[in-house]
Amino acid sequence: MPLKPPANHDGIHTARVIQSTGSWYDIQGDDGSIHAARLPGKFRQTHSGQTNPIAVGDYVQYTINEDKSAQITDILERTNYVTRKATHGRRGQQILVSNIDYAILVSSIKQPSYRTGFIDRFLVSCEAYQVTPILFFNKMDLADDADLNELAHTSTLYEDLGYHVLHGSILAPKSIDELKKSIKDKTSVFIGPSGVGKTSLLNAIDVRLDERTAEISSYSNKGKHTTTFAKLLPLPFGGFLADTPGIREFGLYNIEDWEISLYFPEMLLPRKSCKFNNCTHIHEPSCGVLEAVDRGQIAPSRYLSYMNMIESSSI
Ligand SMILES: Nc1nc2c(ncn2[C@@H]2O[C@H](COP(=O)(O)OP(=O)(O)O)[C@@H](O)[C@H]2O)c(=O)[nH]1
Ligand SMILES: [Mg+2]
Ligand SMILES: [Zn+2]
Repeated sequence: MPLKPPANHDGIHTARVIQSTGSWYDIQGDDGSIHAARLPGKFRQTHSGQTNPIAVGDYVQYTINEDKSAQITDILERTNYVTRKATHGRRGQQILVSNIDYAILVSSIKQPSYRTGFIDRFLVSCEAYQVTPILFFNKMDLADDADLNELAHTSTLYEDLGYHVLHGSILAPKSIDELKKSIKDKTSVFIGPSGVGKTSLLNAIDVRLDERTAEISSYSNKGKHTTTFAKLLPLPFGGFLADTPGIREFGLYNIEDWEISLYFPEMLLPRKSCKFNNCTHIHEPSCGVLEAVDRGQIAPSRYLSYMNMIESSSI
């Protein structure tokens, strides 16, 4: 659920953090105005191992100082956020971006071909972060009959699990209309391996990338942390796209083996009939998940992805 900003009162306004340089934040007010804001020292204490007190995507309250600069007075509760491991030898996690409506995994039919293992890791991360995923299959123009058959099978698998699946091609502009409609007035983030067409998609959606590139390169001269911060780019038809430099996939850390099946929707019911509370559904006797696999109620490709996650102890 998107956070509903509270009404303004007593000179306090609500805004969204759209960019951060570490000490200054660019915030965009309800009325569209953009301010450079500082964060009072009392917010610099962070909780639960997070290295940044305010993240791009946060809703904040602010007041305007006499010198017209803005001061953040409060941070509203986040509906969700994605993190990455802190960089530069710091401990803990860095919040990349918060209050996200959709994480969109861009895959391509060919050049490169998609792998369901990659898709499944992405979906599990989305479940864990409580971010709604969208699967977008690009380069449909390259698909032959065999590819189309396989994609139909893949799409049905994920749609049956309740996920939103879209297909398209940069070469057929109409084919990305549905994606555009889905992200209108929302905050989304594109994820995906290199070469699948993310940059081409952003261009087709007409996101102002040139400005972004210029700003990122000027930041990198100022300090080594700044290039790792995300930024919210306004969409021409309303909404934001989170640009998270260097992030091709989400990561999950400190996750216990027995937790992983909580993020496979089709395992939620079967796991209730496992004999052991901390069943990993790999080798245990009287395992509801293994029985569901045997009955064909869990797709072999999904169970294989699950086993790989358990084996590598990471998602
Ligand atoms: N045939 C075809 N090629 C595409 C499509 N989308 C992107 N490409 C090409 O795939 C290559 C990689 O695209 P790019 O946007 O740079 O991918 P990114 O690494 O995910 O940002 C480029 O040569 C694009 O022209 C598509 O729908 N069909
Ligand atoms: Mg690119
Ligand atoms: Zn089990």
